[in-house]
Amino acid sequence: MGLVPTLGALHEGHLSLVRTAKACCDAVAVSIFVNPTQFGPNEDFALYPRTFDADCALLAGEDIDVVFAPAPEEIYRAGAATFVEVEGLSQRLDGASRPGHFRGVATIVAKLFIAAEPDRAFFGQKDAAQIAVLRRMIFDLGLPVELVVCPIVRESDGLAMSSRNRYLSQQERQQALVLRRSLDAVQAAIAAGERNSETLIATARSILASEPEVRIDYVAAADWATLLPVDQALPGTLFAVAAWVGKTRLIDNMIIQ
Ligand code: PAJ
Repeated sequence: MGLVPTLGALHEGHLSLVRTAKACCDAVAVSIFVNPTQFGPNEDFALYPRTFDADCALLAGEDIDVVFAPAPEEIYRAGAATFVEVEGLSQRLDGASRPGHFRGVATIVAKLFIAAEPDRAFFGQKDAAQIAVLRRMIFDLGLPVELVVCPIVRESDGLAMSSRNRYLSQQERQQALVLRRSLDAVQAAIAAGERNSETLIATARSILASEPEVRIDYVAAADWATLLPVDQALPGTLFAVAAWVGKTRLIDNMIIQ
C-alpha cells in the first residue's frame, strides 16, 4: 500500500510521486487535504488553490485506488490538544521562517499514516526540509512506513513545479527562474573544485541579488538529516534556497554530488 500525501492543486511533480508509487505498490492512495495547521496566521491558507475536480481528472489518468479528500472536521477534533512536534529540526530552514509549519506537517502526516496504514509513503525532494522532519518522526515513533524520496520535477525552463507558481504574474514567473540559476551557479562552482559553504552561499546570494524584485529568505548548505549548517559542501549535503518573488515564497534545492 502506497500513500501520496498532497495539498491538492496537483501538477506533474505530484503525478511523478503517484507514478513512482504505482510502479512499486499493489495499491496507491492519494490524499488531498489543505491542512490548516501547517499554515501560519499570515500565510496563504484561504488563498491556497483548491481544484478538486481538476485534481480528480488528473488522477483518473493514473489508475490509482483511493482518493482521500477529508473535510477539516473529519481530521481535527474541535479543541484538539495533541500534535506531533519534531523538536529542533522543525525550527530550521523553512521552519525558521514559518513557525509552527512543521508541527502541522508532522501532525497531519502522522494522522494520514494512522488512517491509511501505508507500507510506503512518497514525498518530493522539492520540500527537502519536510523530508528531514518526517524521516525523523518515522524513526523516533518507530512507524512501520518506508519514506520514498522522489526527484524534483521542473518546468522546461528549470523552475521547480509548485502549486504556488500559479500565484506568479508573468513578470514574476520570469524573475522566479533566478532560484534555479543560483543553484546552477553553485553547481558550476562545485564542479570547479569549490567546497567551502560560505563561498558557495555567497555565490548563490549574488545570483539571487541580480533580480532586485526577489527577496532572499534563506540560502543554506546543511546536513540533510539534521538541517544544521555544514562548513564544507560534501556529497550528500543539502543546498537549499528560499526566496520571496512578490508575495509568493518559493523554494528550491539540490543534493550535492
Ligand atoms: P504539497 O505541496 O501538495 O506536495 C505534496 C508532495 O508533492 C510533497 O511530497 C512535495 O515535495 C511533492 N512535490 C511538490 N512539488 C514537487 C516537484 N516539483 N517535484 C517533485 N515533487 C514535488 O508537501 C505538502 O503538500 C504537504 O506539506 C503535505 C506533505 C501533503 C502535508 O500536508
